[in-house]
Amino acid sequence: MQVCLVSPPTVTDFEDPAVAEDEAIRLIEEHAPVGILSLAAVLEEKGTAPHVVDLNRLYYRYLRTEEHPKREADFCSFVVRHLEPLSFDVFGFSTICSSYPLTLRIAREVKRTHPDATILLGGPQATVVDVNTLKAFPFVDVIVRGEAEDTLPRLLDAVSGSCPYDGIQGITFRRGDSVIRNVNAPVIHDLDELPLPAFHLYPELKECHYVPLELGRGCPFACTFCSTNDFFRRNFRVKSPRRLIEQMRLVKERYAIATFDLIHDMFTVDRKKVVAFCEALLDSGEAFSWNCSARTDCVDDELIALMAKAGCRGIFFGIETGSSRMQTLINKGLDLSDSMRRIKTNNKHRIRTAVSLITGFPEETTDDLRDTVGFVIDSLRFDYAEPQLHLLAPLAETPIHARYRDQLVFDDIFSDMSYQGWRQDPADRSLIEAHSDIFPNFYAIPTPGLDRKYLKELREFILNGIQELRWLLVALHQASGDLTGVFEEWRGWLARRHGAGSDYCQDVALYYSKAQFRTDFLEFVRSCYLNDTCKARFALSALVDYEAALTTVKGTPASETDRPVSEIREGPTTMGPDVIPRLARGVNAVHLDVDYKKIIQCLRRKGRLDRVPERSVTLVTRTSSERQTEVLQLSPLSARLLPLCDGTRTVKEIADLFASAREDVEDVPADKACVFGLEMLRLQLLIDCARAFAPGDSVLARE
Ligand code: B12
Ligand code: SF4
Repeated sequence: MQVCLVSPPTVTDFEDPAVAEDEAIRLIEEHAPVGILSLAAVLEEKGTAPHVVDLNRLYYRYLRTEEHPKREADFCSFVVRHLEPLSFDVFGFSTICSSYPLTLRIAREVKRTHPDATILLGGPQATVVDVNTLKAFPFVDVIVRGEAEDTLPRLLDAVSGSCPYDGIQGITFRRGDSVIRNVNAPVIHDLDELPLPAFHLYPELKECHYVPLELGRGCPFACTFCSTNDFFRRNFRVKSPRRLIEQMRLVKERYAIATFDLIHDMFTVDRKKVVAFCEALLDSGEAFSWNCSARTDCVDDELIALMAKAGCRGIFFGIETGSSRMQTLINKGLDLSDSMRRIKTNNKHRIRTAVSLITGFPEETTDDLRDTVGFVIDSLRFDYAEPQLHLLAPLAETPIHARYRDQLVFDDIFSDMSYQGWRQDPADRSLIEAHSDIFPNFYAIPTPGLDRKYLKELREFILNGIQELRWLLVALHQASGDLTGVFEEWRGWLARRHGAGSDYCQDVALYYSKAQFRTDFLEFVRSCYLNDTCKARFALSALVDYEAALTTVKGTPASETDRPVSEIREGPTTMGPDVIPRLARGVNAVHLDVDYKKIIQCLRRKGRLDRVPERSVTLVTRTSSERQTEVLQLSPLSARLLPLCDGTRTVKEIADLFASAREDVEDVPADKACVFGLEMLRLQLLIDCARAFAPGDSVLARE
């Protein structure tokens, strides 16, 4: 039997093709399609070697295909053209809510081009909308519900005619005009029995930064918006430490990767199991790094310390809402002060922490929203916290969907929890409009207490603001007591500023993703906040000046900030008198009247911004190799020296200038202090050194 397994596409269709390409590469490198690779491994064990198609990888090829430089042709046709010459008895499509319409369109075309093939669907979305899907889409033959490692091989036997469909648990299938739903299959109790996913069928793995591996399945909690607890039947299971470490070792040996995304919706439910895993990792002597998911009430400081010691570098915390009232209503039940303490502990151990919040719950009020925004901003005080703010999408058959099924509205305000593209494909749209029960995640639950358009824009504002103006947002929140108030004022200012027809009014998401947002926002803060009534105005003003200087740096084309390497002649490695120091590539200096370091320290501890001392300081910014902007506050000596390193003076000339200005530093003679200071700047990679001009060099070259 020839089987083809197709992954669900999770790529985002960005407006800018270059961004879309970056995102596709990121997905390919970070998210090997573990679902179908797990099934492929099981089928291989049973003697059927399936063909694996990764639609994210195909999307990347689609972006790069010269035939579609502007991506006018549709991705669905591209996939179908790719699959057309391939001959299979079975096409099995994995599904996720965000791309379910596209998956179904592809499946329809595959059935048209391969009328004799059996079309199977599986994965989280098809599982929960099985009956409706089979009723609405006649080209789908069978849906496998839930975990499929046991079910799929049995189903393939049935497809080949060696047994009837009726006895196979966990499938929903069509017989004549009826749709038959067999009983659920039992969950797989011993996950140790499962083989390593068939990573050898995913050649990109060798380029991956990390490898996804399942730690286990099933979360016993029952949050109202969540679909995974039901999918794995709330049956909590974890692989044994022995098996996990064995699989991690196999990956390391075969692919030379020792960093893992350990998949489990709620790994830390059983503390003893987490401790056993961490201790086994420490005993193994392996230096693996890994990420996982946890609830803040299922970890404690001691456990986090142990996890960090055992290589944990990232934790996903689903906080969901910053309002205690909403915590109860959505059945999450976290103590929010406790949650913030866990974020702080993670920060202490340098564990990158995804702090995920959701807005747009039907019962949510402006007060609840304020609390959620407050939580997002408070978490920003920790460097290792990476807050996320999502707009609620009713995932099919979750308790919240079941309750509001009859009230869903199609308001074109899509949630990133369901749909992440910029433009919705018209063909997808007609499917969605025709089947609210199959695609409810594209619909909205009405929020009587909140305007969803406002929420969507607030999300863009906060997420782009965090990227662009992190500390300024924290400072504004602190100075005003409520960032949503600042947002409302800003929205009013923006509407007055940009009339109808402006970029802002045309496409809010696009506006916030562009540099114009940054420039406008700084102007807004200058005009509305830096007045006598604002107690924190010196600190805010310094932050605005700093961000404005950074805007200039960010807006400068790379060709201008990065001097060509060829221009820098092989420089000496120490500060001899004839060396000519100059600003290193990408380094920029910013002068402020308030101590920037102290502002940040004050914001971290929620101190009073009006007490930050006024003091003239120089900051330097530079772009690191990971394209992050680093900021350093210079010592007074470095601040005096840096402007002199303009590539026109030798060290000796700078020292002479220093000496003539009697610039002795703490009793150290000026010339010595100067050489020491320059050496420090060089070690900090803020300046580089060109060889002094030899007597034969042309004067023009020096100018
Ligand atoms: C890793 C992950 C991602 C990754 C990669 C996903 C991918 N497959 O490419 C990324 C980060 C990209 C991602 C994104 C999103 N995700 Co996600 N993600 C997960 C996560 C944590 C693990 C997936 C996984 O690998 N599981 C392990 C494998 C073994 O399980 P599996 O894929 O389900 O496969 C098994 C069965 O489903 C079945 N099966 C699967 N495919 C097939 C195919 C056939 C033919 C058959 C017969 C059987 C079958 O057999 C497999 C073995 O038992 C799951 C939660 C979870 N624990 O599963 C959420 C989950 C899949 N994600 C979810 C969501 C909502 C999203 C987003 C839409 C929203 C968001 N912001 O997170 C985005 C979508 C982005 C986009 N642009 O489309 C939901 C999906 C709900 C639904 N009804 O579809 C889940 C279930 C989590 C949740 N919150 O409820 N996600
Ligand atoms: S949101 Fe998290 S804790 Fe709640 S049910 Fe889902 S996986 Fe479990």
